[in-house]
Amino acid sequence: MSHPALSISHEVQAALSGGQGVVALESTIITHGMPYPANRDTALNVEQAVRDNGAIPATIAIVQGVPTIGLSEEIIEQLARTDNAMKLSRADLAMAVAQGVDGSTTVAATMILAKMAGIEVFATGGIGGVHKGAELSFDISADLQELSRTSVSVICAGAKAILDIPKTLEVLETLGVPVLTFGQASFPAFWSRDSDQAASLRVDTIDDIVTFIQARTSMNFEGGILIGNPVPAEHEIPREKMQGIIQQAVAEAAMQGIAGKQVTPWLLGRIVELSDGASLITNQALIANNATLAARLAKSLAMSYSDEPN
Ligand code: PSU
Ligand code: MN
Repeated sequence: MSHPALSISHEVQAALSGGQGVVALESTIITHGMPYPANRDTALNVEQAVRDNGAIPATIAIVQGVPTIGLSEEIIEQLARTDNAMKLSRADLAMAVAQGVDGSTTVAATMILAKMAGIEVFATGGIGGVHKGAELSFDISADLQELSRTSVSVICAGAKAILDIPKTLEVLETLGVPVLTFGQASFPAFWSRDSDQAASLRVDTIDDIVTFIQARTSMNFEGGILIGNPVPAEHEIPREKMQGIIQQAVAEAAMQGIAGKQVTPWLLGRIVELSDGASLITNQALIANNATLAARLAKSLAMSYSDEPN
C-alpha cells in the first residue's frame, strides 16, 4: 500500500507490488555516522549486498522536505558530502517536511517511513540505546521506543560499547521488544562478536526468523523485533582493543558538554579518529553482513506471502 506523502522510487514500488523482498536502509549513518567518502561507499556497497542476495534496497531520507524511499546514487552522494542535513528521529521527522529541507533518518525515523511504505525488513549497523551514565543524563535513544511500537524487523550487529549494553537490553525487555540473536546465544557487541550479555532468544536459520514473525502476526502483535547478527570473525576487533578508545571518547564528550542528539554522532566520529580508521573497516563489513541477512529474510518473507492461500 503506498502513501500519499511518500516518494517511492519506481524500482522499490515495483518490487513491493510484485511481491519481491525489499530492505530498508537508514541515512543517518551516511550524514552523521561516517566520514566522506567512506559513508558514500558504504551506502552503495550495502545496496549492492542487498541486490546480490535477492532483494531490492530502499535507502530512506527526507529530500527537500519529501520523505523518499529509494535514493538515487546522486542523492546518496549529496547526503554523503553535506554538513547541513538534519538528523531526524520520531520527534523531529515532520519538521524537515514542514521546512522543506534535507534530513537523514535514524533507526527510529527509518522504521516509521519503512512501515508507511510497506517495507518490513530493515538493515543497519548499530542501533541507538541507553547511554553510559543515563541514570544522570536520561539519554536513551528513541530507537528503543520505536522498536516497541512500529512493526519492522531490524537487523543490527548489536550495540556499540558507547552504550550501556545491559541497560539497553533491560529497556528493550521492559518495552516488550523481542531481541533475537542469530547463530549464537550472546548479544553481539558491534565490532566484536560477543558481549558478555545473553540475549533471551536465539535463532539459527532464516526460517526460524520467518516462523517467529508469522507466530507474532498470527497473534496480532504490534511492534518491531531486533535481530543481532554478529560481525564475521575475520573482521572482528577484540573488545579489549576498543575499550580504551571508547572510554576516552565518552570521557571527552562529557568534559566538552556534548549533549542531546549530538552525543551519538560526536562519539562515532571521535572513535574513528582514535582508532586511526580501523573501526571503519569493521563497520563497513558488518553492515554488508547485515544487509545480506536482511535481503535473505525479506526474500523468504515475500515468498511465504505468495505461498499463502487468500
Ligand atoms: N550507532 C551506530 N552508528 C550509527 C548510529 C548509531 O553505531 O550511525 C545512528 C543511527 O542512525 C541511530 C542513531 O538510529 O545514531 C541513534 O542516535 P540517538 O542516540 O541520538 O538516538
Ligand atoms: Mn540521545
